[in-house]
Amino acid sequence: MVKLFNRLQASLKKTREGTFKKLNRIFTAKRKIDDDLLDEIEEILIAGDVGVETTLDIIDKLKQRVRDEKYETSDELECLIRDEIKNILIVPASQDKQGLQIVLVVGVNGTGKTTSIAKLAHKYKSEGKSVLLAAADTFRAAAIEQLSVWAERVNCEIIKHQDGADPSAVVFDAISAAQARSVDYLIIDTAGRLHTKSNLMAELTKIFRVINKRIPDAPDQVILVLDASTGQNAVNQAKEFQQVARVDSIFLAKLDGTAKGGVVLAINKELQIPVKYIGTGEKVDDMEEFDPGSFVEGLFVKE
Ligand SMILES: Nc1nc2c(ncn2[C@@H]2O[C@H](COP(=O)(O)OP(=O)(O)O)[C@@H](O)[C@H]2O)c(=O)[nH]1
Ligand SMILES: [Mg+2]
Repeated sequence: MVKLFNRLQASLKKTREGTFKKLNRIFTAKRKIDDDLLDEIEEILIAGDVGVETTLDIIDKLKQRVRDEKYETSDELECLIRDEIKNILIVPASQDKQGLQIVLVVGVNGTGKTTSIAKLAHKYKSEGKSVLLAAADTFRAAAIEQLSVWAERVNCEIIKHQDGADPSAVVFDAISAAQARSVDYLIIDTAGRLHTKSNLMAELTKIFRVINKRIPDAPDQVILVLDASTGQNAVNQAKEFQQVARVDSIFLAKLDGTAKGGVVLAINKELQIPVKYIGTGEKVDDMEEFDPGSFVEGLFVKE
């Protein structure tokens, strides 16, 4: 039978063939469940970027259920592990707000922020919504140029200033334009220089203040873009951003090129932030909304 994968499951190919293949082998071997076997599973999960804290939690729950529900052989563990993973994954909330939605996109440079913004713009447009982009990463001229190119390709408008301009001024103008033109989505690109954390903090705080002043409760969504291929480092980046700004959801870029898909679990468990979108390639439609059931299936499906 030919198995049909959706984009999310296809992008988990490397993860599935790395770490999770070893787990599948354990399940099919019908081994006796003992401490050695559980230690082995623990090692596999940690090596698979699931993160120490999250792995230990999964193993504890497994031990408890094996004891209470009297499981004996390793094939019985597959559905237990699937259950525990599903329990960790937070279901992203859906957005049904009417009127202008302001989406602020943050993340370290190079993670895939601008590309992910183009993907979101493309998605909203294909749903029949109007989109305006704000080039508030004014630190590098190339960043403004790159967003302009995407705006043209996706066929949406963009508000930009000269490079080096005050990002908050761009945001201010963009909100005015979004209101005047009654657009559905304003997506704001920001700079992400984490090595100068105090600057980043000051800049983001100022952007929040400018948005709040114009529209209380906005931004409607703060999306943090993380690069899946950086594994545990992505989790650490998210922790840094959480100290600076409100983060509502994660756009996990570059899931296609990495075996580190286990990081999704660490992000959910350690940060308590849902992964809402995943990036599955460099093109504008290479994205998918994250679905926990589909994700778990993608980790364990036997090809
Ligand atoms: N394979 C793959 N590459 C991606 C994805 N998202 C972004 N990229 C690439 O990552 C690089 C950096 O992206 P960019 O959007 O400029 O990152 P930014 O600095 O955070 O704005 C570019 O070469 C993108 O094509 C993805 O989901 N998959
Ligand atoms: Mg960028």
